[in-house]
Amino acid sequence: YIPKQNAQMFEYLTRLLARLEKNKHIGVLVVDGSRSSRSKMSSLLSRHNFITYNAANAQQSLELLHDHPDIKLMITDETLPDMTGVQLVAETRKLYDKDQLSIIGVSSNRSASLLASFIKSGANDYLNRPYCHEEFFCRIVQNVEYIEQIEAIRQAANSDYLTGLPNRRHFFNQVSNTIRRGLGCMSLALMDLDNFKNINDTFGHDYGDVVLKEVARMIMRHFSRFHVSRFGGEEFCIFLPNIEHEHAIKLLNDFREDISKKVIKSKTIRHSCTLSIGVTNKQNRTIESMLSIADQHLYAAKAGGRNQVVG
Ligand code: GH3
Ligand code: MG
Ligand code: MG
Ligand code: MG
Repeated sequence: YIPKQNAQMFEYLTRLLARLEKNKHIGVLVVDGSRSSRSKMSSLLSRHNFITYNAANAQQSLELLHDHPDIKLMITDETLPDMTGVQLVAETRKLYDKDQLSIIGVSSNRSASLLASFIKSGANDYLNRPYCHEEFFCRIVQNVEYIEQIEAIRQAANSDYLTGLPNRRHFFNQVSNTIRRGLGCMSLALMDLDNFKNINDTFGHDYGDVVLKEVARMIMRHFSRFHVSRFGGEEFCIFLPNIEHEHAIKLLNDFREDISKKVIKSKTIRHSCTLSIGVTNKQNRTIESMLSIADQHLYAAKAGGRNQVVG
């Protein structure tokens, strides 16, 4: 039996420990012309496990941001040797959106208009000097969590819930960008599990899910260099840029063979499955037209007896 207060304390400490663990991977950049202010803030941040970076001026801070993508939060003083803090915020926002980097402006003169200028130029928050440690950390953690939440939402929006693979929309965005950059030879493969409805009907939907997850895991392993996605139901799509068509077909055929030999186990069931693949390598085309040709080839693979690659 744990009294309520202890239970609350336990929950609080658990959350705090989890936070401290996460902080080990988060960079915080302190921009301040004064060495003593910089080191004071940095040591406070280190105490909470953050990776700290220091810049004595705006130029240095932009360089550090460029070189260290782990920086999720920048704290800038109001006056810097080479520009004002507000100017630095505006310059930084031209390069990094609010969903990539949080910014806190620090002011010593409690000027209401300065605080407003910080926010207007793109800061997420501000801090008045002198500050107590508790307020300092509340603001730091709140702004770091904001970035983390956006990242979590982005991750959820881009991936398929069952398998964790990129979903169709994310795949379209990535592949359209790659095609627009106009790389040489590229292949697009559409794969579909064979007689998957039978697997569901015979062994149950839960086992069907196990099969889908295992196939996805093997896709990630075989095609980690390429763009992959769960396209829907029991269909997967793979885009292979910068590769000779014969080589792409060989990779896909090796994968098809691996899947057909794989015994997929659940607690009570051991079974295997096969898949059919349609592939195209037409150049100078849109993703939509490549998909439509791959789909025709997939149809031919099914009609030809399944468990085969048609390209
Ligand atoms: P074919 O060889 O022609 O592709 O036959 P098929 O049975 O695989 O094709 P069909 O399109 O008739 O059936 C696909 C099945 O995939 C039907 C659907 O219930 C199942 N399915 C789609 N999404 C999921 C899922 O997330 N989990 C499970 N377990 N089944 C799914
Ligand atoms: Mg299908
Ligand atoms: Mg079908
Ligand atoms: Mg199928």
